[in-house]
Amino acid sequence: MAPNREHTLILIKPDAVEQDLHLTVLARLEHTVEGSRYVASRILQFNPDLCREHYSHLTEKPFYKNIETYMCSGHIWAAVLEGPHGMIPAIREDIGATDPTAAAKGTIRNTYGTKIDLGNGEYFTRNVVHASESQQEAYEEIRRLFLKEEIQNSAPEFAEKLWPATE
Ligand code: IDP
Ligand code: MG
Repeated sequence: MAPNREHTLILIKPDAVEQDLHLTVLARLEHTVEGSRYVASRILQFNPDLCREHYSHLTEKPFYKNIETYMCSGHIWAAVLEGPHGMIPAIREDIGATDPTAAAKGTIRNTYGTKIDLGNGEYFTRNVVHASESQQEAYEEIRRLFLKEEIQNSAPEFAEKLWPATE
């Protein structure tokens, strides 16, 4: 693997798959940073256990149940994007802030996302897409959702890094 290559997990969330936006969003993110390419992708479905693992930092929040309902409501496209150093923050900038109405104009979440105010200062959002916040988070997420066999043909050294062969 060339030095300094970064990897991130992209999830096209159920609202975007339902609206047939998955190819549009995946194609856009492949071009956010020159020199990026997908090394794996597949459709999957979250269940409550998987959702709790993926969003373990949010399970104590009052709005967690809403996230679970949303993320388990339909198909998700999962993709592993490989790119040059700096790709992870650049992708995060292109998707925009968590709250689509707070996300910068022209970002993916601001363009396609929705927000429902719950009245008490809290909100519910369908915000189209997930992208890992750090390299470490990406490694954990990719290991949870993909098998080594799904990645090793297109990115053998990366697959070996995530799932080292045991003697
Ligand atoms: P991120 O998706 O921008 O990385 P996280 O804080 O990791 O944001 O939250 C994961 C997901 O949980 C968000 O994309 C959104 O769907 C949901 N979420 C996070 N914070 C809130 C909130 O304050 N209200 C409603 N939903 C939230
Ligand atoms: Mg996050």
